[in-house]
Amino acid sequence: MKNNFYRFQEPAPSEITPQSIATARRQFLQQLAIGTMTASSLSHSAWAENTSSTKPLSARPNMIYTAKDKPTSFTDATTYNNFYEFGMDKSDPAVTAKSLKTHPWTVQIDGEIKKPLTLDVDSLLKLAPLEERLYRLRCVEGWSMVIPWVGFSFSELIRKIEPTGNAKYVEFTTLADPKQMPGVGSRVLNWPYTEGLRIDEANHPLTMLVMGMYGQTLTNQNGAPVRIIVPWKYGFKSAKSLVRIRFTEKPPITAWNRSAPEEYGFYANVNPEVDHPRWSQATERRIGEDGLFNKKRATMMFNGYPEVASLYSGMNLRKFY
Ligand SMILES: Nc1nc2c(c(=O)[nH]1)N[C@H]1C(S)=C(S)[C@@H](COP(=O)(O)O)O[C@H]1N2
Ligand SMILES: [Mo]
Repeated sequence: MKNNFYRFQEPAPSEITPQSIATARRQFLQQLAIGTMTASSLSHSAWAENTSSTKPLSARPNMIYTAKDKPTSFTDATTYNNFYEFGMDKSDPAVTAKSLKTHPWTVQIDGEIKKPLTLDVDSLLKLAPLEERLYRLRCVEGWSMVIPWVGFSFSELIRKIEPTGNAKYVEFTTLADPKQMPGVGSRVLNWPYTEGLRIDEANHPLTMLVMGMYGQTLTNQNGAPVRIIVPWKYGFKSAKSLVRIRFTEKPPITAWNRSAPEEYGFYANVNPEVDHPRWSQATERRIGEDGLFNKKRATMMFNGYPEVASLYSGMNLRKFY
């Protein structure tokens, strides 16, 4: 299978992930094998009934925010995923996320805003005109993809909900439902998966609230029905399947920073000059293009989005990694 090919080129999970992840992964596989995970989430009927079917979503191409790179194939983008709630292998989410129920779905928006509210996805879709933008996405593990996302600048939402003067950060919380998500039983992260941005990062027009990809609604494994995409940061900042957006005065605690603070900082800007403690970040492999015998390509500062540099002027990016 295609995924085995990629796995072959990459470091084994035990080399790139903390020990806790390797252990959790073993547990996950054991549970699958002895059948304690089958009852609701992984029953055959749930697998068969593919609730992950997508709907067309038309959007105006935004040429300013369209990378010149060749888009990753839909198949690669939907079968090579990181979504630990659905398992630790790249090929797990495509299978185990099929039965995630994404309708009805609401997102709670609260914290430092004038009027806290709860929005369903249909209202989110109507908040601003939909755009299609081809963005590079660079995973901290050293691979990248180029995906045509559908959504709009997160700043459109910020503008509509009117944060108070105390809103300095935004916290993103994603769904953690053990009944639907087999990986939530593992101790790899402290669930739910949370992420955060400084308010000026969240307001940068590149930061995107995403409801679709490849002209369709998001597939479950890519974060249906709504996620955030921050293209100049490592992929883990782009949280999937959001259930809450909270505006805060203090920096939010993020799931990866909590689990391994010396490896995953709050900022997580793509930076070829700052190595991960256990591997270099200077190069990357483009999924579907850079094969086993190709040289990896050079990783670009801010993932090739230099327009965000002014957000960090005067900051030591080694210290604030
Ligand atoms: N809720 C949630 N969001 C998540 C993750 C996750 O495990 N759970 N993984 C992150 C990581 S590490 C990456 S690289 C991207 C991958 O997004 P993609 O599968 O759509 O390419 O999603 C991010 N968002
Ligand atoms: Mo990632």
